[in-house]
Amino acid sequence: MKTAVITGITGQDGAYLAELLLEKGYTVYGTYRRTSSVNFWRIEELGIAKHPNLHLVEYDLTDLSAAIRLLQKTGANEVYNLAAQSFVALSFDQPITTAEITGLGVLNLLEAVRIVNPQIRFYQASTSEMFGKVQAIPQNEQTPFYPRSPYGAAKLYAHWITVNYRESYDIFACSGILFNHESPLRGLEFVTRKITDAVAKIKLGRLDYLELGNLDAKRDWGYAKEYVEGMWMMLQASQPDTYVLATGRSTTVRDFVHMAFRAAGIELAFRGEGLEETAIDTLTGKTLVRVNPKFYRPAEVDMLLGDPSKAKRQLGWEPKTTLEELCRMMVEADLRRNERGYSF
Ligand code: NDP
Ligand code: GDR
Repeated sequence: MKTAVITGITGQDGAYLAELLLEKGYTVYGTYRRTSSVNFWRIEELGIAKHPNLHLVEYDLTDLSAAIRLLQKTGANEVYNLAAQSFVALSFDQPITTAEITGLGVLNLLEAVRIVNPQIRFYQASTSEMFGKVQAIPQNEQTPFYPRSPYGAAKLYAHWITVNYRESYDIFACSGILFNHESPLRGLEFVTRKITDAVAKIKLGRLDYLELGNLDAKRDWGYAKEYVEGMWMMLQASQPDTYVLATGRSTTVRDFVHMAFRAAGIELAFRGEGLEETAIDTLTGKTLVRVNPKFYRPAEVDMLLGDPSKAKRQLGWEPKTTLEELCRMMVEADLRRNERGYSF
């Protein structure tokens, strides 16, 4: 059976991909960073933390020698590079760390593949953030890039160096340009989960209101569990390539807020504009959403809308879960967690 390395197993996608590959009979080496308190809550919630075929290994993307030893030690056939400093807002405050991890870290792994075993199949977690200030609607594999954050710029370097290693050294290196994908395992700093967790807390009377930034931003949001399947499909194809994974539907943050409160039985009405905009509970008149400029970014990606037709045509990949279903799933999970008294 095959052996895979997944970098970033403590993250949302790492956890779902590990679950998928274990189901398929893989031996999985999942990497995590040593920190004072490592958090394995996602693989614990999925019930795979103690799976006999899952091995957890310490690894930091910024260390080339560690990358070489990782591939030597595991004898991996497939490497999924999901680790990154992945929070766009933080990348404005920590641009150099972001460049080192999210950009150069990928080169370390690709060099390790070239040195240890060029037969390894490599997946790079690229992103719709590379489209940034969009040059065409919808965005596909041919759309020119225009990143709008240090994160987007670092990921663009990582994307091109992946393509370069494919073309220069004949390495089976795929770049998946994935649009936003969410789930109950999404980190609390990202807007969808921040919203669904706040909805649960408000519903249970533990929070007065939710503060957000730009409500006009539009994103193409899909379900993470379906997107990790697309990653696996890319590495099973006959040729390495670049693919967009997206739903083809774009929704504003404001509409996602509506949807999430509705999933908890609360109907909102928005009033005012810009920093003065608020949303009230139509039943009680209580203000439940406010805008705080602290959550605005120095440069924003206003709208993303992906065209996944190449992935459908060549891989047979298709999104199935609607945003309403996904949103409900997230709100219900956060209600359950908050009722139990904790949420990560
Ligand atoms: P998460 O932020 O949930 O997970 C990121 C992972 O990277 C964590 O396990 C984190 O470890 C790890 N990591 C961070 N820095 C390092 C480092 N220096 N060395 C080793 N590991 C590190 O991201 P997602 O699961 O949501 O996303 C997976 C990948 O896909 C990321 O590369 C992201 O940029 C990209 N992507 C995500 C999209 C999305 O919508 N989710 C869309 C497009 C691309 P720790 O727990 O220690 O912080
Ligand atoms: P994004 O996701 O930047 O698209 O990156 P995020 O959920 O952080 O932001 C989406 C949009 O919502 C707006 N927004 C807020 N965002 C956050 N986090 N918090 C707020 O309070 C808030 N209010 C409004 C943002 O301005 C933005 O427009 C994600 C990450 O997973 C990346 O790693 C990945 O590459 C891309 O998706 C595709």
